[in-house]
Amino acid sequence: MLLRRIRNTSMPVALLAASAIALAAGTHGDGHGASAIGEPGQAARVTRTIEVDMTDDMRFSAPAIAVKQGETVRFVARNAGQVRHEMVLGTPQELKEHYAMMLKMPGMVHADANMVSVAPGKTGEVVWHFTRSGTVDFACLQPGHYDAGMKGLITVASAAAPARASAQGNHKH
Ligand SMILES: [Cu+2]
Repeated sequence: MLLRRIRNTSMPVALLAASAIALAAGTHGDGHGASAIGEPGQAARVTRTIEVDMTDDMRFSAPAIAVKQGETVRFVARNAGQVRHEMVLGTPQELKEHYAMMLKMPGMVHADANMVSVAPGKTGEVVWHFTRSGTVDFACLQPGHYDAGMKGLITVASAAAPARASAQGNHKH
């Protein structure tokens, strides 16, 4: 569970407890840890692997990712830089709150199913099940990185109404 993975003072635990409650309030009874952004995926159900490089110019190599509702995606996050980077999935609000906490506690070790923190030259993984259509934000919450624009957006197409031609844009005459 979330709280057990936090190895730090009581303050971030308290903050995370608050967000855990917020997440719990958003579930609808059929999932474990489900939230507005989806839920932790099972490795055995991975349907697709998406590689994302993280670089010291504070960018993700794939800042715009398209998936389908119901997909379980393995994100392989490779740190191509010289400093620590991370890939954290969340709502914009969750990311902002978490980032504010990271600014206060720069050395904080944090880990959960929706994120991976990756040392320079290493690779980490997030396996995520996209249960709802809409958008899921992701970002690097290392101090300074989020502000510098190290963020991206996953668009989750509805399983009920497949998006067609939406990416092709203009077909007027
Ligand atoms: Cu970063």
